[in-house]
This record gives sequence, C-alpha cells and structure tokens, in this order.
Amino acid sequence: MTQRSCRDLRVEHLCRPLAVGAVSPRFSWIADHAQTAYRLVVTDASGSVTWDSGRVDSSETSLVAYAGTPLAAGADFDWRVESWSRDSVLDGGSTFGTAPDLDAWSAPWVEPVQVSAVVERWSLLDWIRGGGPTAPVEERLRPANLLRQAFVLDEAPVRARLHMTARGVYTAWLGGERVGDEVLAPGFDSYAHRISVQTYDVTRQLTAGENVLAVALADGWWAGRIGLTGSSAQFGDRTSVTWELHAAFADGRTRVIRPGATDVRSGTGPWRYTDLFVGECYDARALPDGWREPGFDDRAWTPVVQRGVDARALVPFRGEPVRRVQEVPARTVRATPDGWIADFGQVIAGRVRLTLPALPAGSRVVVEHTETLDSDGSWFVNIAGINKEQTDVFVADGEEAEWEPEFTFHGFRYARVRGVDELRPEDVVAVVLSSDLEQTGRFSTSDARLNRLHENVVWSQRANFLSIPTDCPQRERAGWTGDLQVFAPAAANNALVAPFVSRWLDNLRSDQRSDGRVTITSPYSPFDAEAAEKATGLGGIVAAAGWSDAIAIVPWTLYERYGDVRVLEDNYDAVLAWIGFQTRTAADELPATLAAGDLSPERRARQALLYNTGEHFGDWLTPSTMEGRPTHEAIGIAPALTSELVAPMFQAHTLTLASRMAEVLNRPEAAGLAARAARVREAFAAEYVSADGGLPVRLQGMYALALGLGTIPDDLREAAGDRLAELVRERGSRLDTGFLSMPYLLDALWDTGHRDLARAVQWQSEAPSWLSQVDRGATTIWETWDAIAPDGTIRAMSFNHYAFGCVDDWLFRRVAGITPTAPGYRRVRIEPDLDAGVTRVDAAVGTPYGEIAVVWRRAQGTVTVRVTVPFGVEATLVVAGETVPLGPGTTERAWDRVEERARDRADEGAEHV
Ligand code: RAM
Repeated sequence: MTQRSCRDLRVEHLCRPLAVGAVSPRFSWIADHAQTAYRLVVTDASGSVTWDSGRVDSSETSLVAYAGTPLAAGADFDWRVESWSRDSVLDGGSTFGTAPDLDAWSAPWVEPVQVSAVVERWSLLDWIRGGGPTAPVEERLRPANLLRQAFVLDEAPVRARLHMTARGVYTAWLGGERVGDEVLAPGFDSYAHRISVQTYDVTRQLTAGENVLAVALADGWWAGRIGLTGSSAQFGDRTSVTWELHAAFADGRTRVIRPGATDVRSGTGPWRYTDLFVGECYDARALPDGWREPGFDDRAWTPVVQRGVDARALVPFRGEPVRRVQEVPARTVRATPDGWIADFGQVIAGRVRLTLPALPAGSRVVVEHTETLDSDGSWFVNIAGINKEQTDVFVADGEEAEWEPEFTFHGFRYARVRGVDELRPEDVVAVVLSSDLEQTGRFSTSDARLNRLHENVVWSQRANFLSIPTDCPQRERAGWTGDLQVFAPAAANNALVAPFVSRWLDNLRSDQRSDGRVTITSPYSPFDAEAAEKATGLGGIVAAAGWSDAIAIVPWTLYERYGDVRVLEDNYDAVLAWIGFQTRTAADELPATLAAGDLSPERRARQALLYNTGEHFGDWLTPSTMEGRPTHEAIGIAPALTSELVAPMFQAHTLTLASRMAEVLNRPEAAGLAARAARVREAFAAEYVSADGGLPVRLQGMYALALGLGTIPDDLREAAGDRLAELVRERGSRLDTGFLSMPYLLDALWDTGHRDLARAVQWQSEAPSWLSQVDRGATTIWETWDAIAPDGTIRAMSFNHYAFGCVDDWLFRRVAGITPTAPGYRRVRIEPDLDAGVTRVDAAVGTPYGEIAVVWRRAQGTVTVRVTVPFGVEATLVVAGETVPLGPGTTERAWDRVEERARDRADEGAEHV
C-alpha cells in the first residue's frame, strides 16, 4: 500500500469557498492515480458524521453530490475523500508514455478541507436607507451615503461572519479595515427577483470593546445608469443596505448584531457623486476624520430609515466576486494642450489610480477615459450617448494623495488627466477589474499575430466578465444573451466559468417572461420591459432568435465542458417554456411575405411548425450589410434580411439540445423533442433549402448556420458546403458572418472538405478578418471589423466586444486540436491541424480532472507531439492518420515524413471514392 494523494478539493467547482449556497453541494477532487473507488465523509462542526458515502466503486472525481442528512445552516462542516486505485486500470491501452506505476491499492485520507455553511443562516430583516442629504449636488447625480454602526463586544469572538448586501453597491469596513477584497458588491443581479448576499469572515477584525461597522453605499447598477440608454434608477431610485454579524465566543455564546434605526447613523462624505457610467467625484476635503473608527462623533449625522426586507429575493452569492485582478502600468504619458494622455497599451475594464502631489485645497483633477485615440493621436471618445462620460474627478484637500475611484469602472486604454502640472508614468496605473475567475487555459504558437489574437480574446473576456457577462464594458455593460451564447465555448477554454455563468443563468431564468420568452439581456430591468413595450422595431424586442436560445446553448456548453448535470437540471424547464413560446408563435403566425390563403395544406402545415416571424436581430452586424453605410442605417439590414431563416434554425437547434438534455436527465420528453426537432428541420428544408443545397439568402452566415445547426439535409451538405466556399472565395476569404453564424463558419468549411479555405479565413489579414484587427493594433476584440477602417478612420463603436472572439474556441479545438468527446473532457480527442500554418503550438485546457496539455512542433517533415493527460480522462491522439490511445501522464512521440503520409492518405481516400 502506498499513500496516494488527491488534491484540488473543491465544493461547487470552487476551491475553499467560504459559503456555499447549494442545499446539496457537490464535491470534486483530482486523483493523482487511476481511481477505482472513493468514499466521502462529511462531518459537522461537532465532529458528527452527516454523510458517509461508504465505498463507492467509481472512477468519478467530479461533482459528487452530497446525500447525507441536511447540513445545519450557518455551521462549518468538514469533508474528506478517500480514493482507491488499482494497478491494472492504469495501462488503459497505452502502448507508450510515462504512466506512473502504482501499487495495487491505495487509500489515502486527504487533508480535511473546511467550508462554511451550505444553507446560509442570515435573517437580514431590514433595509437601511441613508438619511443624509440626498438632493442632487451636481445635476442628475447624488452623493454616496456613509453609514456607521457602533457596538460593544465584551470579548473578541473566535468566529465571526458578516452577511451583507445592498440595493446599490457598497464597501464596508470593520475595525478600520476594509471587509473582504471584493469591489462593487453585491454585484449585478436581476434585483427585482434576486439580490446576492455576501458572506465575509471578519473574525480578526473584531475586538473586545467598541467596534464600528462603516459602510459607504452608492448607486451602482441598482439606481445608477446602465444599459443602452444609460437611464438611471432602473431598479429603484434610492439605495439601501442590510447586514447581519454573527459572532461566536470561546465559551460557546453567540451574538447576532443587526442594524437598527436607532444605532445606525448616516451622513455623506467624499463621494460627491459616483455612477458606473458618468464616473466618480471624490472630494478629499469631505472625508470625515475617523468615521470608520470608534469614538467618532456622529451626532450631527442623521438617523436612518428602516424598511422590511423581502427575504425571498435574497440569495447566497454564487461564484467569484469582482476584484482588482491586475495592474497595468502606463507605457507612455505625454503632454497635450488639453491635459496629459497616459497610454496603458491595453484596453481594459477598470479604473485609474493616481499618485498626486499636494494640490491646493479645492483644485480639481479630472480623469477621462477612452479606448482609442483618433488616427492623428488626438483625443477621441468611441462611445456615443448621454450619461456615458466615464470621467472621474478628484477634489484636493491640500495633502498628497493616492486616489482610485471606489464605485465606478470604465472601458479604456487611454486616460487623459487634467489639473496636475506634471504626470509621470509612475504616477498613474490602470487597475483591472474583473470577476475573479480561475484562469485555466493557455494557447501560444510560433506565430506572434495568432498569439496576440488569443490574448485579445482573453482580455475581452476579462473585461466583460465583470459581475455578469456583458457585451462591452463601456457603452452598455448589459448581459446580452446572444453575445455569451456565441462566446461561451471559447470562454470555457480560458477560465473556469461554470460558477460565474451558472449565476448569470439563475438571473436569466428569473427574467424569463411568463409566456416563456427568454429576455435578450439579463439582468432585465423593469425599465427595460417598459421601454420595449413603448418601442417599435429593434427597440421593441424582448426575446430574439439566437439570443433567447442562450437558455439552452449556454447550459449545454457548461455540460459539455464541465460535465455539470445540475446546470441542465436547473435550466431544463426554462428551455421547455421557451420552446413552448416558439411552438405557439409558429402555429399562430405566418411570415408577412406569405398570404395565408395562397398556401397549400402541406405548406401551411410546414409553416405552422416554423418559428419564423417576429422582430429579431438576425445575423447581427453581418459585414457586407454594413459596408459603406452609416451605422444607424446599416444596423437594421441584417435583421431584415436574415431573421426569417435564423429563427427556425435556432428553433431546431434548441429542440435538439432540449432532447439531449432530456436524455441526460432521464426525462420522458426526450423522444418527443427529438421528433419535433426532426420535423422542424424537414419543414425548414422543404420551405427554404433548394434541391441543390441553396438558401434564399446568399450570405456566408446563412450557410454556416445551416451547416452548423444541421438544418441542411444530409445529402445536400456537400453542395451547401460548396456554396459556402464559393461565397467565401467571392469575398477573397474575408469574413462575412454576423454574431450568430460566426462560431460556425470555420467548422462548416472544414467539415464540408474546405479545410484550406477555413485556414485561409483564419489567417486572412485584410478586413473583415481577425488578424486585420491585430495588424491595426487591437488589444481586445472589436464590435465591428471597421471600428478602425483600413484608411485609419475611427468609428464610434465598442473596442471591447467578445462575440467575434468566439474563434478562440477554434484555435483550441483545431490548431491545438483539443476537443472534448464526452462531457467534462472525460474523453478527449487530440487532433492538431499540422497544416495550421504554425510550427509550434503550446496549449492547455483545465478540465474537472486536471489539465490537458498539448505541445506540438513541426520541423522538416517531422512532427513531435507531447500530450499530458490527467487521470480520469481517456484521450485519443490522432496524428498523421494514426490513432493512438493515451494513458494518463505525459506522452511524447514523433512522426517523420508527415507530408508523405498525408499524400498516402489522400491517395487512399481517392481510391475509396
Ligand atoms: C448591441 C449590443 C450587443 C448585441 C445587441 C443586439 O447593442 O452591444 O452586442 O447583442 O446590440
């Protein structure tokens, strides 16, 4: 017997979460051996066993659900895993490699890992609303509230947890120190339905004697400006906060401290106004001396207003909070007549921290932000719209200062600073904000441009995974469903996105309309709903093809990449409800071009199956529909041209995904859904696909979608693929796909035998193309290809939109060759494209079982491939026509004469034909 260890113990995907919201949390670990059995033991704080799984003969190490007696709310629990392995299992058919040789059995007890309550124990009774002056100090804007509660403890606690949330955004201090390291808590949720509660360990911040909990509370997403219109107060026009402190003492006593109307006082301080879009004004003169410490005289402050909390809306926060994840120094700082322009060399979401000299009290330092300068280097603001100033103001108090805004963030690469005589590069730093996800993937090649493209995707992901997945971090900052739907697979290669995306799905479900419509953004505010009702055209859209289908596609992506079945369970009913809406609409409506009376009974029956009416975004931002037109004019063309085709294609896709979900979940609807999907596909083919594989709209995107979503009959796939290839060639191998079809284009070409063309599109350097952006200095993915036109003209578009970055998934799957063939990478196929146009690739993805890494090199006809596979993953390596099963560990092999082999294979193929 040898001691073998497990590592990376996780609860609900996360390492050592302090609090877990799930009633039946799932445990994961990584076994550094071929596990054949496990045993999980969970004990409560008193050491009593609440669950002993017994020995379970299973190789599963990921997401094993708790099945013991309900875990006590509010109490810590421990869990341990015991994991056995057997030698014989290890060889796994591998004929080479470095699989470690293990003794027959091993039964290690792993370090117990402590996590806190599964079911949170708060009762959070009252919202506390600041009573200070709330009248606007500057047009349209309000100051942040300061609140403080002083309380006395007769001894220091041995354990203390603070549960807290706000309608607004808050920062709290206890014992004079900031509570936790997150920013913009509680994060963005669909507040009308759910507000996330944070839990902090504050044991070390409490002492015997007087303690002070100090809180600054600002508008944030609740009352501040957000979304396309930048309108304020979309969820409510007044902020409030609630908290509850649970302290336990050495002798077993406990105490709960809640804010009350009499012991909380409120005032205002340095944040004269602060808003996510407009920016923040911090007046250093107005900082009340010592307000976060005991002894501060708050008698001049006002009492607060107390209102009962609707406890149903409160949910434990799930996933990773927003943090300052990185700092980017200024590359250059230069003087212009209008101020100092700092260039951070990278488009980010975040804010600027300034080191300021002692400036005369009352003087103002103004910081503006933008993602791009104009072609002549002058200041240019690339986001249009009121309320989107992205300008921070510091009002000096005569002292030196280090200042970073607290309750706002901006999308920028450049900052223009006014009000200082001099600004040195070391005086200014960009602080990157993002939901603090674990970065799991890497991708680099021998080609610097391809590497930069990948980096740009990672940066756009970082900037737009900020509390919720957003379209862009400057203009709208909205949780557009379509954008995430196309980007989710790429995102999952780069980071562990399951908890973050699952929390967003929780929001999306809560936003679903009672008739089954899945909203185009989530959070979807009451204001959004009202605005859509009043609007016509694109502005009136509530649900849309390819956007609303995110309810099926995103959970399926998480299942595919993480093997997470619960995410399917959680979203399945919502998918059925959306299908219900599509089905009813299909039965009730006919496209305007068809008159009911003229249709044959067969056509009528087919049309009644197809969801092909209504207003949609279609294949949004399809390049050829935009070129040469002003944006406002161009924007509606793709929707008008493509919606009738796009909507039923996504309808078919969602039906298929729903039937697969039903199968995984053992639901009785599986067969019915699959049959319906087949009928919709047949109807689509009969109504829209010509006998020679043609579609009524001659756009790359329509063919890419039809091939990718399987709405072309099998026998016409080749013909349709040829038509797609023809369209791509007509455009000189440049992109002409919009948001929805982009993820399917390269695979559609590849799968129909146009591999060289797919490679040519990927390598294309003339716009529209990915590398054209890189060549024009992009550091993130742009919303449109002509955000900077070939002649250098800059357009007022977003420079940080991840949607078109979906190609990153292709780079991992095709260039590195890592494709999951069973959920959670339980099985993986590694088939790098040796003709990808690079001589070296070094890539890895994180999986629930550990990292899968691939390094391949090509030199003078010889290809060397090194693959590292974790235990629990069955890998197949396919190189130069040879298929090799791989065991765990690192395997390196070389193939020579790869060109000849390829030729031989091609000849063989020809013979077969
Ligand atoms: C734009 C957003 C987003 C897109 C919608 C349809 O305004 O930026 O990317 O999904 O419109």
